[in-house]
Amino acid sequence: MQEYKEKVKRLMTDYEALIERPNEKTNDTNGIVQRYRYPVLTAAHTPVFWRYDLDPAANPLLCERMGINSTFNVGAIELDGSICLAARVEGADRKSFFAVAESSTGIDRFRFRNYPVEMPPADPQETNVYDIRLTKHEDGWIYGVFCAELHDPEQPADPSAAIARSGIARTKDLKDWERLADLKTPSAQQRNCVLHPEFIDGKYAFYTRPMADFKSTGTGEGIGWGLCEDIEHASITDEVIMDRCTYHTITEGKNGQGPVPIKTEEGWLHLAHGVRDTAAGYRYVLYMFLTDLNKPWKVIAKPGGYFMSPQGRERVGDVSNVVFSNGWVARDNGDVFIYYGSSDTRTHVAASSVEKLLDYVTNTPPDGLRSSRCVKQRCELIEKNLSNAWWKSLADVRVI
Ligand code: M1P
Repeated sequence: MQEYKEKVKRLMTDYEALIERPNEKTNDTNGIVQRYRYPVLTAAHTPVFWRYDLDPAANPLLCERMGINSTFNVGAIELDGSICLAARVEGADRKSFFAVAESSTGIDRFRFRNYPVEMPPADPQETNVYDIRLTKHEDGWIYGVFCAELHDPEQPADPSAAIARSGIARTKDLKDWERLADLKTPSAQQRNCVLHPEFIDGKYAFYTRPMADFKSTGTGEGIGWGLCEDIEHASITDEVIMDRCTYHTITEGKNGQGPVPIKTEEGWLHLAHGVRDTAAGYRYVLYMFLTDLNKPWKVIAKPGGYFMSPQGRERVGDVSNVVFSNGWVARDNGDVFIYYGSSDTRTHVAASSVEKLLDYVTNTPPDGLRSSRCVKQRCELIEKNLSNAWWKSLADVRVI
């Protein structure tokens, strides 16, 4: 028994050391965001008592009974002064579920609540739920909009044929959830749907991402937008594409809204992911755009390219070369914490501010769409810097 106790003590001590480890800024920054060295959530951040049966009689060999594979793609919200992440936790059995982890700093010491969320299914066949977006709506509820996936009943012989729907639930505390009817749209499948936090013409408004089938979005689509009257039976009849997938840009393959946009004086600030297909598979990057305050579907500024791509160890995981974000928090002091999953495995934080992000979005040149125009944009920047080269003497910079 003493040996057993020692082993359990070791598990608990290691766990506490991981949770309490202070995070630190990395040295490299592009000025727009500040990355942190350690992921804020990994599989090892899930409590030991979620994974092990700690009853010596039932588990005398202290084997892990229910493994956790990954914790990524978190919804995020600030609640009573604490930053809450609703993580996509994936068990060793490949099923995802949501679990809330809280921290007062937003950059480290995230600790999971004792129990994961028991999200009521909308359909008995619903098999997997993931990628929740949390919206503090002006109607007083916190909504969770997430992907709810089931096997395609029309294709019983193909075990990988799936249907992706957009599930909707609401809560006041992230603990007890009322499940509402899944979102209906003209599209066969939906992922990456997000509820806008304010009414538009007295209606609920959604960002959508229509898809032709489970994996591909179909030519020419992208981030959609639509209104609905009744959130308890949400149905969008008019779905317009507000930001299209575009050839030879970061959104050529897929284009999906990330978290709920942040309201700023200059417009709604959006974070989204763009996907391109490569010989090595999909590559996911994060980008931003700004939409009109009164017409949130109208894009008014869009920098060319991405502001975050998978770096270093982020590039490797269950689905490599992916950064994905469905959660960020803007604090009252203007700080912004961007939570992003890397390679469908773990969760990181990058810090910024509304001021910096607005500067980035409004002062970065738009995508030139042609190599010739893009090189012109760059030459203009070079010429400006070389014609007023005050910076040369700072580090004895040699310019040919
Ligand atoms: O594997 C990468 C991502 O793939 C899906 O996102 P999308 O529908 O935009 O392709 C989701 O499964 C997401 O969770 C995942 O990170």
